Amino acid sequence: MKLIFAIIHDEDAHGVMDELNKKGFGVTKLASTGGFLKSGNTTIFIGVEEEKVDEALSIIEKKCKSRKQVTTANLPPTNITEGYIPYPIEVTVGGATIFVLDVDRFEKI
Ligand code: 2BA
Repeated sequence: MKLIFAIIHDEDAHGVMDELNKKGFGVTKLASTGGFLKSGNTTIFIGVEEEKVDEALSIIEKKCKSRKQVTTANLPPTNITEGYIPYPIEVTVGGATIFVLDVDRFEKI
């Protein structure tokens, strides 16, 4: 058995969970925060038999879009400016960041 962790955009969460449930996958959703943008995203985890991993990943790929987001970075002070100077940078977020882990043991009691 495998455990899929997928970090996705909040706006894609409902669509991807609906589709996974429709195809018989069990899904749990966690509210998470990206370390770089410091803004909310969604982490879903799915326990799945090894032969179904590719099907789950293709659903995630189909339902999760990549997006451009703008954040602010800081230029360090120079000898003609005081303090850090903020400037905008654009990053591409997602579709999804995915980890697939081995599961040693799975039980429902
Ligand atoms: P964030 O950490 O908020 O990152 C959002 C986007 O900012 C990233 O999109 C990437 O395009 C950019 N970014 C991240 N770190 C950067 C850096 N040090 N310098 C320049 N740009 C940077 P994605 O790569 O699609 O990642 C989306 C979210 O997935 C991340 O949100 C984070 O929550 C998670 N993630 C990505 N890689 C991860 C990893 N190796 N381990 C754990 N979580 C990860």
